[in-house]
Amino acid sequence: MDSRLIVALDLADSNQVLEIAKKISNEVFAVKLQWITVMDKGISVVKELSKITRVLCDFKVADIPYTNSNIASRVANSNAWGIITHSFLGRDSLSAVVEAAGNMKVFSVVAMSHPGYSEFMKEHVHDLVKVSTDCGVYGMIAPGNDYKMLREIRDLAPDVKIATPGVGAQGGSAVMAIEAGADYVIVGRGVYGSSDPVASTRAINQEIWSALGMA
Ligand code: NUP
Repeated sequence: MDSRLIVALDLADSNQVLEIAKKISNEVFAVKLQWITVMDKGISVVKELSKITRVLCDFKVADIPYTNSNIASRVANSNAWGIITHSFLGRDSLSAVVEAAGNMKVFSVVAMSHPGYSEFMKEHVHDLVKVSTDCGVYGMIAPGNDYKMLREIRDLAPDVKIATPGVGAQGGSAVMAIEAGADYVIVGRGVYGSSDPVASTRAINQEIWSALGMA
């Protein structure tokens, strides 16, 4: 059965990230990387990891089109499977990422899982979904701890893949996120912070498969 789990390996030590990735690569859909890991020894970690599993670079690109394009093409050249970008910078900045990405998948952030997202972003979610759809993104990032919003995004954008963080450590449930329309569940601390990342990964897979009626 195919995994719907994307594991966020939010660790500063790139060797540790590679080590855990090797252990869990057969159990996951992809591994998500952050700047913190790339800051260790550079973008080569994306190339190394891409030999083991799909790599989704969570770089939350948020700049002018020229800069966004430079970042996205560098990431694409490093064999990443996907990149996460912001969408609130507008169509030109988002399109620049989509164009530079080539075959790499682009996920745009349309809603977030932390409390501060309600301050400014939440009231614009529908617009962010529209901009993202218009720019032809492959997927969207939406919160797995706000099922109502997740459902709204699913309804507004039925054809995109939704990857959802905010489960486990941030209070959401993987099962409820899947039931609300998520395609992939993103888990960080619940895997790399556990004493047995392989067992934790398998347990989350089982939970998701049960929700899908596949277990
Ligand atoms: O809205 C978002 N919330 C979020 O937690 C968008 C994200 N990209 N993330 C990321 O998902 C966050 O940066 C971290 O890498 C992961 C969640 O990790 P954890 O809370 O499961 O440890």
